[in-house]
Amino acid sequence: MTAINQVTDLDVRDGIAILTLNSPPVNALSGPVRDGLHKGVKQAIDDPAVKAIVLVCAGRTFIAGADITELGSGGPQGASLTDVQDMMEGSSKPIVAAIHGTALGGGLEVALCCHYRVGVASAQFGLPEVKLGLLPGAGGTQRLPRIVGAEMALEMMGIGDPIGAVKALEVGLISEIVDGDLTAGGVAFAKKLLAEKRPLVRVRDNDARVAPARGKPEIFAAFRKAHERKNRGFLAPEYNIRCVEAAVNLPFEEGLAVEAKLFRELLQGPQSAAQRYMFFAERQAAKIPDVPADTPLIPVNKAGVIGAGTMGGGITMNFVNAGIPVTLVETSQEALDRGLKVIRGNYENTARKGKITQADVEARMGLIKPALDMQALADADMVIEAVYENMDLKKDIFQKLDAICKPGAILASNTSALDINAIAAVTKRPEYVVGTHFFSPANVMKLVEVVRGGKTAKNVIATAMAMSKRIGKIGVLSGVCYGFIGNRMLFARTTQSNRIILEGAAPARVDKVLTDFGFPMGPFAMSDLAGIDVGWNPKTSKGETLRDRLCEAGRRGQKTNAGYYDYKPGDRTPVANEDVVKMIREFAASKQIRQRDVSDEEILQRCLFPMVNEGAKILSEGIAIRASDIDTVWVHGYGWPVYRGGPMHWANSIGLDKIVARMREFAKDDAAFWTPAPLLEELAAKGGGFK
Ligand code: 3H9
Repeated sequence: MTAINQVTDLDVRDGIAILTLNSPPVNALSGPVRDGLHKGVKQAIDDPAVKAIVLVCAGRTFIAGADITELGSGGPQGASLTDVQDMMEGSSKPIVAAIHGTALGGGLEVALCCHYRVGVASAQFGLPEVKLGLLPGAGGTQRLPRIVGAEMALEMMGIGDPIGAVKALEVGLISEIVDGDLTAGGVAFAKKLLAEKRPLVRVRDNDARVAPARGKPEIFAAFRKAHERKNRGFLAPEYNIRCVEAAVNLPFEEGLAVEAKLFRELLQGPQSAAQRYMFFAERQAAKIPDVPADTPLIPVNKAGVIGAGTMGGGITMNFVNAGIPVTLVETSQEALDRGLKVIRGNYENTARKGKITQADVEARMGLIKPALDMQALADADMVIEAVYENMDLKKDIFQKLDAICKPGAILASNTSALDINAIAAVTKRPEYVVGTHFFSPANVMKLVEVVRGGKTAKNVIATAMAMSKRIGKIGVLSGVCYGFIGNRMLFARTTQSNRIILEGAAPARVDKVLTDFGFPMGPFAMSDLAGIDVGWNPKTSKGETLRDRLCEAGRRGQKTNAGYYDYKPGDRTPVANEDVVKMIREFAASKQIRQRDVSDEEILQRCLFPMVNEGAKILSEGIAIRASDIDTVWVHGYGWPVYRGGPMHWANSIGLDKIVARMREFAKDDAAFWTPAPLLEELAAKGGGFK
């Protein structure tokens, strides 16, 4: 065995050179990895004793892509990826990539320059660059379609999800699935190639796979149309599509030139910068400074959920999807049946789309144990309370849970705003009480705010964070305050959006400004969805607020087919209603609020700057550990457009000094609301940004 460099070894056995990369955690194509590949492949090619080369990776995965930290950070050090790939593709000796884990992005692009690929059954293959606001920039856009064809390349590049080994074998991306030891399998395959005198296959030469799509622009038009809504505002999906078009219509080298130009444009643009920032922000969120990564976790093999409503049902599905049985408790058989029916309906829908089988539906439903008595939670390792927001009710439930649940069981509340410490205080185990705030729909939205009470134990925090990951979510730690990170910032936005409509901009106009910014829906469509009457009391309502008036008029949101908008039964599309605009105007007049033309720019600033300001307060109070956690909350809990990187990243990109200056102008009318937070002022004065 020869060490080529600190991350690369070369071992020649029986005429086969085994080149092993070992650069944890994911063998990303950093300078040393590229250097090691370059020198190692060259040495193997130059060695007359070597007849074939097998490229394999140590650790958990094959190369998972370019080193994202290096992208956009000036010129990369060491051998260029193109040099490495040219040498591999042009090698006179066959090169076999032996793949385990994930061959992603630049990793798959390196494998595509090998003459053959084999992989273990669990291996995954993908070009996920689109998720980073990029496209594959190392020839992948031109080579992948030349193996899998245009349509599948569009799926793999335009959506970015990987495929498994069975599919990869079926479409010719790999030649064999290896059982047992991968290196041995790769070597055996290389020997077979030599024995059978198989040709050196260069993917770039395979025109036959792209030719069928030539002269068929409808393939691309259909793909664009199918993903139009999801891709609204994003540049990268369209650029990926154009690269596949180039692969189909242009000679290889010209296609590469298109790829290089579009890749550069994306790499240098703000969208990819924001998406790469979010990639690391999401991973950073899991790291809590005073809770070490090796903190022992509490085993969670059985969960309990209290409340089978929208939130409780969604939370139950998350656990069940991860194979964790759930005891689901309700107060009446009707409520339980209704909740189970909704869960089953959701699974049946997923099955209809072909994403799971009917057997999966039954298996998942089988993991749910319905119960009408909280006593059924006695042996649960973790219980999540998901009843409506009422402190007395929650205290009552926690007191009962404390008596019923076994010692060491975690008691979690899905409250979206209430004081976790007050809830914990009614139990004899406040160290086992934690907030786990899911976002609606809980089976879809990726965020969980893990709320740390004053007494919550570190292993409980570590377990709640790890559990979030296990059920496919991103956990972000929040301290205790009203509304935690996300809703507290939302309240600041709501205060302003409610004022703006009284000053003369219609709800539909405010919503449009925010959807144009990239949110899936604006504040008023969101209110209608959530229900305008949440927290409204018909007995005490006296038409003193706009909400009172809307609710009194029966306009309570989507559920009554009327709120800020009208809705046709069974259709969630908001339709603007002139009577509502009139109602708002009359209400404003009754409060002597002057009507004026509020510009789109002002609407955006007045909705979003208060969020940045509240975020600054949340940071200085230590409610959020870091600005990137706030961004993660907003991107994954509220649909802040990922290509703008969350409110704090967005604020940095605008310039905090500009935000503070504008807030001071607004403060002339309302100093109490618009006075900048001290941290925001301080950073703005220094010319800095949130870190
Ligand atoms: C690309 O290839 C561009 C080319 O086309 C063009 C070149 C010219 N770089 O996610 P995890 C870190 S773009 C640097 O927690 P998992 C990650 O930050 C790239 N670091 O593990 C984390 O660090 P830490 C295309 C990376 O098992 C640690 O590894 N490729 C990279 O849940 C573990 O990560 C992609 O987009 C990277 N490429 O999932 C793939 N990847 O421990 C991106 C990971 O300090 N990666 N890290 O927090 C992934 O999707 C997942 O990380 C993976 C593992 C599935 C591989």
